[in-house]
Amino acid sequence: MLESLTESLRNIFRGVQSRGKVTDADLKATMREIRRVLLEADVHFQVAKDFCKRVEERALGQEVLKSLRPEQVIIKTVHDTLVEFMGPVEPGIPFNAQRGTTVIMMCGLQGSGKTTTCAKLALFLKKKGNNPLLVAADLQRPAAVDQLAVLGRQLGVPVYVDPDTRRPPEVCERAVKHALAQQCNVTVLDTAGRLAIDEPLMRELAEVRRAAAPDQVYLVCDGMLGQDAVASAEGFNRRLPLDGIILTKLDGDTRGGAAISVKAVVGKPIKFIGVGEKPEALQEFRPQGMAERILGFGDVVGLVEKVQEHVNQEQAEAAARKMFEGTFSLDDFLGQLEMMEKMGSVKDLLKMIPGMGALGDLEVEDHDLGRLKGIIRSMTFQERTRPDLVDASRRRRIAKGSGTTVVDVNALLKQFREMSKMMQKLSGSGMLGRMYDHRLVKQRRKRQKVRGMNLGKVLGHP
Ligand SMILES: Nc1nc2c(ncn2[C@@H]2O[C@H](COP(=O)(O)OP(=O)(O)OP(=O)(O)O)[C@@H](O)[C@H]2O)c(=O)[nH]1
Ligand SMILES: [Mg+2]
Repeated sequence: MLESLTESLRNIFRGVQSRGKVTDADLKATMREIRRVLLEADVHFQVAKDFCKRVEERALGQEVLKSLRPEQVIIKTVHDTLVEFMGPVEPGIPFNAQRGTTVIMMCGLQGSGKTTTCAKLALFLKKKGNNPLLVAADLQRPAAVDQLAVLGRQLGVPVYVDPDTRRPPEVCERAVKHALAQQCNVTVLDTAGRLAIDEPLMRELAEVRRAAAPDQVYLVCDGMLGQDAVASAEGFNRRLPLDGIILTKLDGDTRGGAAISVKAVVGKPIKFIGVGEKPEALQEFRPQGMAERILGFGDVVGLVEKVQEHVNQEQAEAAARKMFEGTFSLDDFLGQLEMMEKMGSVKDLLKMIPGMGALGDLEVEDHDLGRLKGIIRSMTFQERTRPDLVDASRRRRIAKGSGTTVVDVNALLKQFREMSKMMQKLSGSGMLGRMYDHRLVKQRRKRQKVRGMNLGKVLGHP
C-alpha cells in the first residue's frame, strides 16, 4: 500500500537533500510539492492545505533554513504532523463491564468490508481471551447471513441467526439477550449496506441503534475510495454518531488519502485497519505506525506485535542470537519463512521492516514461499549452513530436486545474501534485538517509542 505516495515523498526529500542548504523560497517550493503529492494521494483538499501550512510553520520554527541537514528536519516535521493529523487514538475497544456484553455495531456502505471485518474483529477479540458473538443482522442481501455463519464456523465463533424475524432491530435486540445468556462478553452486529447513504439505510441503522443500544458504533470504510470514503464517513457520522472508523483494503494500491484525511475531516479516530482478506488481516490503527509506513520506514511496533502473536519466543530468540553472531543459515531462514507464513502475507510483513520497502530486489511474493521452501529443502545440511559452497553444478542439482530452475535457486541465494547483509546492518543498530524482545509489547502502551533505524536517526533517537 501507499507505494506511490511514499515514493513521491522520498523524491521530494531527496531533492531537498541534494540542494544542501534551504532558502525560504526552497521551503515554499518543497511545501508546494508535498501538497501536490498529497492531493495525488487523494488527501482532502483542505487537509492537504492545512497540513502543509502546519509543516511549514514548524519547519521554520525548527530553523530548517539554518540546518545542515534540512531534509531531516523536514522529514521529522512531516512525520510528526502526519501523526498529529491521524491521531490521537486510544488503543483497544472500551468495554462496558456493567452490561455484561459490550455491543459493537458495524455499519458502512455495500461492499466496504463489514462482514469480513466483523469476523476479523471477532477473531481479534477471541485471541485476547474474549468470548465474542457475531450477529447476522444484514437481512438485505440473501447470502449475507450464510457468509457470516461460514466465517463464524471457520473461526470457532458463535453466530446469532434469527430465522423468526425479518426485522434487523429485533434480531439485534434478541442477540444481545442471547449474548448475556451465553456469557458472550462482546456482541458484534453485522448490519446491511447500501450503495449510497439513503433514507431507508439510515432509518434502519437508527432503529438498530435504538434496539441494541451499542456501546461502540464503528463505520467500515473502503480505504481504496480515498476522498469518497471520507465523504461517506462524514455523511454517516451526521446521522449516526460514530465512535470510530475501520479503514479496509489498505493492502491494495490505496493511495493513502483516506487514512490521512478522515480524522481531520470527520473528527473520529481510525480504530482498526483491514490489510487483507484473511481473518487475521486486521490491525489496530496506530498513527505513528501509519506515518512511518507512509514515509517508507516500516512499522516496527506493528511487526513486533505480529511476531509476539505468532512466534515461539525461544525460537525467535535463538534466531536473533544467530543473526547477531552471523551464524544464521539457510535452515534458519527456512524456519523464519515458516513462521512468517503463519503470520500472514509475507509481502506485507516485509514492508513493516524498516528499510525493506526500499529494497527492490528483496521481493517475496506470497506464492513464492512454497518454492523457496522447496529449494532449501533440496539442499544438503552442509549447503544450508554454508551457502557459499553452492556452485553451478550444485545449483543445477538443487533446481532439479525442487522442481525449479537455476534462476530460482540463484534468486534465493541472492535474497539470502541480501537478507544476511540487512540483518548485520540491523543488528548493528540494535533493532533486531528489540524486534524480538517481549517487553516491547508493554512498552508500546507507553506510546511507541520504538522506531526503525533510519527514522530513529532522523528523529534523533539513540
Ligand atoms: N484486500 C482486502 N479485501 C477486503 C478487505 N476487507 C474486505 N475485503 C473484501 O471485500 C469484499 C467485500 O467484503 P464484505 O465483508 O462482504 O463487505 P460488506 O460490507 O459486508 O458487503 P455487503 O454486506 O454486501 O454490504 C470481500 O471480497 C472481502 O474479501 C481488506 O482489508 N483487504
Ligand atoms: Mg456484509
